[in-house]
Amino acid sequence: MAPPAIQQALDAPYSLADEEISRFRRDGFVKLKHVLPASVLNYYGPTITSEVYRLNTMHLPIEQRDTYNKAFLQVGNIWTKNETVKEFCWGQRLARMAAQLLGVGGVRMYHDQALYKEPGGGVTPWHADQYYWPLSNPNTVTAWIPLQAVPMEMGPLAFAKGSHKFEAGRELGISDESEERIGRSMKEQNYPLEDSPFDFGDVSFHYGWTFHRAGRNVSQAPRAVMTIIYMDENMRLIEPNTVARRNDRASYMADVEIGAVTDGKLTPLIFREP
Ligand SMILES: O=C(O)CCC(=O)C(=O)O
Repeated sequence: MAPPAIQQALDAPYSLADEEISRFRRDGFVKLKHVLPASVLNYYGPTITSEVYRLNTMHLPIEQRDTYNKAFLQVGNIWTKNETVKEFCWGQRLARMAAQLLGVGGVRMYHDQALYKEPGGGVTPWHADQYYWPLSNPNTVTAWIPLQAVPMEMGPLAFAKGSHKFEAGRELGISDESEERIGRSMKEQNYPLEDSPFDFGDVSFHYGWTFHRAGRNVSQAPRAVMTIIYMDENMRLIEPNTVARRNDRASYMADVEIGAVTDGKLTPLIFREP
């Protein structure tokens, strides 16, 4: 267990302005300052990093990988494998913010995912996450939590402002094709690109249907990022209609019936407004 001061900082409410909530709902994302103090990131970051390298199964040199695997090392559901990471993922500050942004009474964990863009790592192609998720409504949100500052040369997460309401391209998974086609349509539709660095302690939140991407990591250090994906407590599982969605169901919701509320063993309620 973390020392009490760390736990307190992880759980304490963040004062989210009404304007920030409205901006999230209008733009499909919001980038916020000073969300997690250095004490919290410095306490949990090294454990997350050592778990990423312990659990990582991608050992090919970058030049031999496909576009998806060049983008980052991806390790998911670490909260089920490490108690310290579980404590971080169950932090009440971020979970409460997720519920407030979505405007729901409570949120479940969908999963966590560490995304480490290695030095020399490629672009993260344009995509929308909910393509991968067999979920009944759009009330999903990813907290993107850098474990160090992310200057432009490391490939910060970039968003197409307002694109969560745009449907063309939602059928594309992360690929060269999604980078080309969604990138082109974001320009044609005049969705402004928000692509800017993250300071240490900044966290962004984006809807599952917001189109986003990230540039290459041309720095000498890994871009260490943890993400936590939250969903509406009343979310239901829909019939998975793609291989990707069948895989997600098998990984996270194998014990949930199609059509039922997603209250499985791996998708617990982690925050409810009292
Ligand atoms: O970290 C990245 O490069 C991509 C992140 C992403 O796609 C996400 O968190 O939904």
